[in-house]
Amino acid sequence: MLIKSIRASDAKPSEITPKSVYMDRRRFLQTAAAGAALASFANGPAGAAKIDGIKKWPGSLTSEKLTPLDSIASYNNFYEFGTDKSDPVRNARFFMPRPWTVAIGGEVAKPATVDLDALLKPHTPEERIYRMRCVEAWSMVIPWVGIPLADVLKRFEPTSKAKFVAFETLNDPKRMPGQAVPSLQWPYVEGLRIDEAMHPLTLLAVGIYDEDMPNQNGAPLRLVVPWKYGFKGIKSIVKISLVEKQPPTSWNIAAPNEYGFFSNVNPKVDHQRWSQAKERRSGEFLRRDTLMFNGYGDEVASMYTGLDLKANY
Ligand SMILES: Nc1nc2c(c(=O)[nH]1)N[C@H]1C(S)=C(S)[C@@H](COP(=O)(O)O)O[C@H]1N2
Ligand SMILES: [Mo]
Repeated sequence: MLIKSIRASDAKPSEITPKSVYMDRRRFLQTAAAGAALASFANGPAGAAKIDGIKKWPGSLTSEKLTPLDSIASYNNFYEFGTDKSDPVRNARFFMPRPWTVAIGGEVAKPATVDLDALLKPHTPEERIYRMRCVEAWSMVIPWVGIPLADVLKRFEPTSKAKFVAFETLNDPKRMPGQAVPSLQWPYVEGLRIDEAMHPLTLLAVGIYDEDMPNQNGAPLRLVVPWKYGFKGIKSIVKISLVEKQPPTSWNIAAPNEYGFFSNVNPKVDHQRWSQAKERRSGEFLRRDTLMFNGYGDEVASMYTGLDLKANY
């Protein structure tokens, strides 16, 4: 996601997985080994812990080639750590995603603020391979490790007034240096309609491959909604509120005529400044056609029958 300036790097295929910002994994591991303290600080792909007991999700794609972790974790959008796609991997390196609590409230019978481990513990993490499409023309195939958002929300017992779910990212400029400047309104906020939030494809993700979420990808907890454009995937979540009215979303606040609430991947509805018909898969040169709902139409299209997807972009 970007607003007014389109950088040259956004267009060049050679920049899609910029080699210059790849982490030198081996060298970093050696550095970490030299100081145990550093190893515990580092939660990037180099220092990430393995996640235990992952269940493979039977619905995962098998035929599509997975995007390598280094690519997933070195070309990011995370304005809390800088506005350039090469910024987060550097600027989030020393972010500490523990201890971490998440406040769940609003229209629920049992609101609570819970430690991340308590939030996750009753659930078995699942590995799910999802195609991801950002609003800019790049796409990846990512094996997320996560928990269905619905399973988590149900424990807090949403009331009949819960029509939407609002999410909030940590707001702490001391830990997130990009928040020192108003590149967006802080904290970053996102929202889903309740049926979208409860859809079995919607994940609260805690890892990639079998490792803890890299900081730059939204440690320790982020949203993954595979039929929507990338910006719906709010990172480093500290608050989840069930609400009656459609909540504000960061990119809609920043540029309302470019980014709507729904943000469904739709090759027929162009972004104001570029076509959405094609995408470049990370690691490939030729662009491919973008699929309606990112290829998840069989599962999700029925939620939007009767909705004008051009007006509700
Ligand atoms: N808190 C927060 N979440 C965010 C963003 C952000 O700037 N801040 N950027 C969004 C955008 S525009 C995209 S495309 C995805 C990118 O996720 P990735 O870096 O894991 O590919 O994160 C989304 N979530
Ligand atoms: Mo984005």
